[in-house]
Amino acid sequence: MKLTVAQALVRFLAQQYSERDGVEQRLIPGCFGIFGHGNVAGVAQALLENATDVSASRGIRQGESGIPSGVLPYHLARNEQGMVHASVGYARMRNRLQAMACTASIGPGSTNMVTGAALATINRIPVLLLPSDFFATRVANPVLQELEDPRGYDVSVNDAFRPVSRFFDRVDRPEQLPSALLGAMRVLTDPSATGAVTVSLPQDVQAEAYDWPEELFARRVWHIARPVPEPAALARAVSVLRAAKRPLLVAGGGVIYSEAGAALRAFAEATGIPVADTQAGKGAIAWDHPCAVGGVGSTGSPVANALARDADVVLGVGTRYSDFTTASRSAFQNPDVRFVNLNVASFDAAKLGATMLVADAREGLTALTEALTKSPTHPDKIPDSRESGYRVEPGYAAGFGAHRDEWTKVVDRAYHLDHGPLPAQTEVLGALNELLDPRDVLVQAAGSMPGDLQMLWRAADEKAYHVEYGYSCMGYEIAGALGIKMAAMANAAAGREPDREVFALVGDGSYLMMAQELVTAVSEGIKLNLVIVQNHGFASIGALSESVGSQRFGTAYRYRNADTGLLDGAPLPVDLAANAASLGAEVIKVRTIAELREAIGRSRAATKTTAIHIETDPLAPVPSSESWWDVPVAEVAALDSTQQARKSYETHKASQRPLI
Ligand SMILES: Cc1ncc(C[n+]2csc(CCOP(=O)(O)OP(=O)(O)O)c2C)c(N)n1
Ligand SMILES: [Mg+2]
Repeated sequence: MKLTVAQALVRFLAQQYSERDGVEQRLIPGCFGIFGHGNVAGVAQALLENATDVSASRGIRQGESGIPSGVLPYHLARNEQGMVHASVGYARMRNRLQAMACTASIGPGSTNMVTGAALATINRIPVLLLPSDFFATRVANPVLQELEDPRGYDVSVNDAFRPVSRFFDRVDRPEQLPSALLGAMRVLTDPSATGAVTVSLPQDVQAEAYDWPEELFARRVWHIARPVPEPAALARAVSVLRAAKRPLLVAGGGVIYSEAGAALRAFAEATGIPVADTQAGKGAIAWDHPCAVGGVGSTGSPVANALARDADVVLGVGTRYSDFTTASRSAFQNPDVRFVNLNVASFDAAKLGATMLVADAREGLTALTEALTKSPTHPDKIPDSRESGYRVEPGYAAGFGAHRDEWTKVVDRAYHLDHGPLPAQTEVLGALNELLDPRDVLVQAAGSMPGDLQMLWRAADEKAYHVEYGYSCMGYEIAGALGIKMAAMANAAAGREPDREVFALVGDGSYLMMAQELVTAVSEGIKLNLVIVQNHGFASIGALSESVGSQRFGTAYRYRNADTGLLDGAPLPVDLAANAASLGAEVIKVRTIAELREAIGRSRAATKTTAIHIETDPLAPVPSSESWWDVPVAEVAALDSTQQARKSYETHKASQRPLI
């Protein structure tokens, strides 16, 4: 079959499916893109043929990105970084069963995707990136936007994707395309290896024709594995857990991606082991489940952090143990603490010198529950009574139960602080938490909100809490929400579950970093809800700056002051509500929490993308997580504020455990 490389690519992608638990779906449901001279004649031409050629869709179900347009629906994004964020939102919402493709032009169009690639890889979320590259033939070099490295003519800006991709290949000859594509699909669908997958496409090669074997375009199903634990590894994990007097389970994102919520609850209920969660794992267990103790680590709940401090065995499930989860390795203070890590990736299972249980989270938890509830002396027999199985002592559960009740009251107070004259951010979170449907998806990524959310948000559904805190990338919120909503619409269209409202909580700094995908949402008729939290700068880094003795330097959005020479002049006349309206959103400006509550209802009921704008006090109080995060303070300084901060830093630093 004679097709260009780009036409073959599109035709191939439209025929890839993934399967898990017997359910199949298109692996690549759609393609985001921005065209330039690097891809307009190649991938764009192929996508046009795909969009207009009705025969191409014969025998293939329409695209699954929520909006049918050819077999590989094309979505025009506004910023290449934004389209990768949207793809990550989509794939995370689909529990990594699907990944969007992203096509970008040569040079800046492509390198704009590097940040998104890092975000995808760090969060272990699949996305297929198709940056364009300079001519493989090099006949007219240097072409517009080519790097020209004097050390070697094969070096391209796209080599910047290598360290942030889990798979990278460059197709310099048409013959290389089939193996590049098979390699790309393999990594996208391998839960232990997935992340950004990059196939770099020189602009001339995209347009080059080749005679392809028909079998390249045959329907292909990629089976997403659920590896079961090796019996010997399971026995080792069980023997550590059986000896535990003060165990704690840490549930990470892997629990959700594996759809292991029910298995997690069954494990917790059978053993009584308390369950703490991470940013990516929040919602794996409902906040009001008797075993749920909230977030663990730097921005966690004091309940989970008290348990972590004394735990003798920590069972990490699907977690990568970021510094926020381990409170920079200060969270676990028991000198004899041991770790058991259930993870599909041996890379993560091996962390903290753990007893490794390499397996799918659902399969691993099910096997652990079964093994722990069996009699240790008659392991082949499941006892009638749990007594001969493993269960935490009643006093342990009663202890964290009481602490949890106290904490619930603290959160209630933070939700209803009645702070003035401007409301507190915790009240905004409270109003949202109380008024959103438990299935509505809340999206956040950077600033002071991820911490407040991890500590205070009450999540009752596995997909309702979507905080990107692997890369914590300002600008993720709106773009990510776009992909999340597309996935929610696709889920509803396929009858997988009812549609969900998506609420992106956007700080003013994050909004100014990247709000462009609002235009994409408007043009595609995809309804988003935004809550723009205006506090005139960086509440987060301002507070951090103060804590490290840097006096909030350069963290407020203000005019330069002629007297001080610093950016501490009058507030800026920035109107983000007007900005959002100019990009096509319906805008509701509110001043009080009462007005906010009313606006949330209106926004939910609206059919068009709606932005609520509220101003908050960046200095309002927030409850303490009773934890720490390691941000080094200057060892020598002229400023007294820095010297004081250094003393406090050294005290905390002493609590850091030299765990492996
Ligand atoms: C792309 C990017 N640049 C810089 C940072 C570092 N950073 C973290 S939070 C933050 C400020 C965020 O401001 P805003 O969105 O207004 O949230 P607030 O802190 O006010 O809640 C900065 C600059 C980041 N996380 N991402
Ligand atoms: Mg701000």
